[in-house]
Amino acid sequence: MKLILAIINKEDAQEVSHSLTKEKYSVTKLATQGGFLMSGNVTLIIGTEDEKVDHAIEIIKEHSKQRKEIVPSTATYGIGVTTSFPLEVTVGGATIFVLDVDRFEKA
Ligand code: 2BA
Repeated sequence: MKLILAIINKEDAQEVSHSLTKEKYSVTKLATQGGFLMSGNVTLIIGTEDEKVDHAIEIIKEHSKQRKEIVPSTATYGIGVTTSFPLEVTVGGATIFVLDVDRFEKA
């Protein structure tokens, strides 16, 4: 058995988790926050059989879009001058980790 952790944009969360559930995957949604942008994203926890992992990843990829986000950034010039300028960052589609599960029980 494997555990999939998928970090996705919160705009895509509903569609991704709905599509996974429709295909009989069990999904838990966590509200999370990216350390770089400090904005909300969603982490999905999906426990599934080894042979179903690739299909789950296909579904996640299909419904996770790449987005451009603008973040404020600053530069200091060593002469006491600091300026602020917008920086464009590409976020997503999805960041996916697949972990081995040693033991799975429902009590
Ligand atoms: P954030 O940490 O808010 O990162 C948002 C986007 O900012 C990233 O998109 C990446 O394009 C950029 N970024 C992140 N850290 C950066 C840095 N130190 N310098 C320059 N640019 C940086 P994604 O790579 O698509 O990541 C989306 C979200 O997925 C991340 O949100 C974070 O919550 C998670 N994530 C990505 N890689 C991860 C990893 N290796 N471990 C844990 N979480 C990860």
